[in-house]
Amino acid sequence: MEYFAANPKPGDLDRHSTLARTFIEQHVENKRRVALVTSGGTTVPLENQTVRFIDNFSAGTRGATSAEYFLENGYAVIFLHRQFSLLPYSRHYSHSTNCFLDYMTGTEDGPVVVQNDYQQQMANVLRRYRKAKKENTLLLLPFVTVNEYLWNLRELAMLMHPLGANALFYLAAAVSDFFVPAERMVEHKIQSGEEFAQPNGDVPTEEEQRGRKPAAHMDGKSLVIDLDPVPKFLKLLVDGWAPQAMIISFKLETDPSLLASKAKGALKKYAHHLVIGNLLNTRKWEVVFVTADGGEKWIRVPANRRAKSVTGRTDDGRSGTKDRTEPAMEIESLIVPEVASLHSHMIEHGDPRYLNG
Ligand code: PAZ
Repeated sequence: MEYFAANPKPGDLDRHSTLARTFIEQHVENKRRVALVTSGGTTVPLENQTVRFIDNFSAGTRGATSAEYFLENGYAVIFLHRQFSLLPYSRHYSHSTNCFLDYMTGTEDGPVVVQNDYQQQMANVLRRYRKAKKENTLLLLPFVTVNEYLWNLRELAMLMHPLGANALFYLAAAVSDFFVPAERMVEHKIQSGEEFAQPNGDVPTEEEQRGRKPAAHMDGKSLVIDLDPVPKFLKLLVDGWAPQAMIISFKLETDPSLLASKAKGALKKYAHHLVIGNLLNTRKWEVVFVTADGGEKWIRVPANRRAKSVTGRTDDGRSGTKDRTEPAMEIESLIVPEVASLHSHMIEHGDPRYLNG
């Protein structure tokens, strides 16, 4: 595909590929199902030597939480995640207080131990984490940019071929729809002061000489950004990179009246197995499963299990601290078994897309 000829291969792709190959071989051998869970937001760098970039809100809660439930359901998980976003197991402690040391107690000279209040919960998380380590069922692979995400996704999909229908793609990452292609990326930090601003008019810049206008440039005092659409990778995944796997994508909207129709539209366009629709403001309590047969099924956390007040960071997991509400029941504990059961059905009875004519 043209995209991969025109945009550079990430420096750590070969290392990721080696790790993933060994991981997948092990699970092909023991016939375990493998879920590729994507998680967190992709960045869109504006400069090659990147100072400025465009980002999005995703903290990776959906992906990290789902990964744990996939492991509980017997899957091995390749966790393709935004670097420094939430991770399975550590998520319970990394973003919920100002510092993990808040969970500890002890004198200055030690010993330092986990506070009584957290002993039970931490022992439980530790047991599950150790099991995943012992059985080598969790592989963590980071990305930062949308370009890294796409290269990794393609590479992993191809490596997962030997798994056949035992492979599952659970695409929860918030992937940018727009990006700066390599050929339109400026090399250096965009200068905001007019004195050093790169010319955008009479004198052609290096990028303009190479053929296309730079995607980001100063126009007087304004920064003008002109992005290209990201290629429709889901189509490539479904038709070419992973034709035998079960593929589940997420659709995020903010307008409730659009959610179901957009989810149905995506399913029709890409012809994969399931779209899970969610709204920005209610995504922790309810999602809708949209299937190819036109089915629409809402999954909801019961009202009395929805909210408990905790003090911690804001929803993006990065910016400051404040009181917030969090679900007492994690909706992923309902989503993942449902997905696993659809996957079992496909493995046992064949791909529903190719049945009944
Ligand atoms: O990472 P998070 O838990 O804060 O958010 C999860 C989510 C809303 C990004 C995910 O559920 C989702 O909808 N991902 C796909 C987004 C999209 O491309 O439409």
